[in-house]
Amino acid sequence: MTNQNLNRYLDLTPEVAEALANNRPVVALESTIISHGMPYPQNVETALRVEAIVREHGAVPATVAVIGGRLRAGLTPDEIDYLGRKGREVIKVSRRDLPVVVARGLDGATTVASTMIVAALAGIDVFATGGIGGVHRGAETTMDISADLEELAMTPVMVVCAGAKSILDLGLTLEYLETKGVPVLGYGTDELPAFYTRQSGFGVDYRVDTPAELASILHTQRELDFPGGILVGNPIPEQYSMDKAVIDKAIDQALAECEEQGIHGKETTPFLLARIAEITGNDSLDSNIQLVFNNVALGAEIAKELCALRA
Ligand code: PSU
Ligand code: MN
Repeated sequence: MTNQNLNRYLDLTPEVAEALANNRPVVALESTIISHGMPYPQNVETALRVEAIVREHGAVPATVAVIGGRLRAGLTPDEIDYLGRKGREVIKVSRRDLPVVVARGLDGATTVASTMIVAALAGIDVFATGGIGGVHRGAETTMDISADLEELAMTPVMVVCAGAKSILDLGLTLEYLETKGVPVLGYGTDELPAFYTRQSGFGVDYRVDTPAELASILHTQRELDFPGGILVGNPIPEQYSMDKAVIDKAIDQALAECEEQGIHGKETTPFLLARIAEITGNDSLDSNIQLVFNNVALGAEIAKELCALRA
């Protein structure tokens, strides 16, 4: 990447550095999902298993975080355990938080937005996670729109997710991405997946059926030197998908409590995620874990195809 200054703040593990230097596939992974997206100890178990799945698929995992003020692509199992144990005490770091957390030498869990930033700096093109942030319901008055969307508009990384939870306004999220010129691709589907369920009722821009074609679209976007990323919606495997009525009810309850308690700003999303998990119990957590596994496997396949195109 071109920003040499920011590079001075970045540490890659030797394994990640070696893979990138030799056109071997690397998949970036985020850490807000560890510290703020799931309870301990399932968060740590999931993060470690996710790394193993990426390896089983022939790619190198690069979990991103800020540790002691250093931007990191690639963590040790101990560091993952630490981020998971500390949970919501770890600062949730999006784009606007990065300069402060780095300057102060603090630890931070990176969101989709800041993981994209670090991935792009490191030269990692593919990033897989669970769900992205988006336009919140009621954003026409709260203006609560995740910085993840702006990042997709400006940072050249392909983000593989299971769509977004319907805590968000999925229709407005798609409108925003369209305005910003972000391609939204459905992997084997015509619809944006809704995280816990395979369908949202909202169409994607294009359905793409193979990792090779996803890689070819990413490769083309990079060769055209367009700013911005690409969003891939990968539906949760059928056997883990949830009953829409059950999950919608839990989301409505969580949204009502959020408003009652006056939760706002960066706390909104973690609050909603935690409440939905509490209301629906282990069912939704299990679905959440399985869809992440499914996404990182796809991410690894795309990364491999991309390396083949560049060979
Ligand atoms: N949605 C999920 N799980 C998550 C997140 C969102 O289903 O873990 C996290 C991601 O790190 C995402 C962030 O980037 O929340 C978005 O936060 P905000 O809405 O405050 O931008
Ligand atoms: Mn927000």
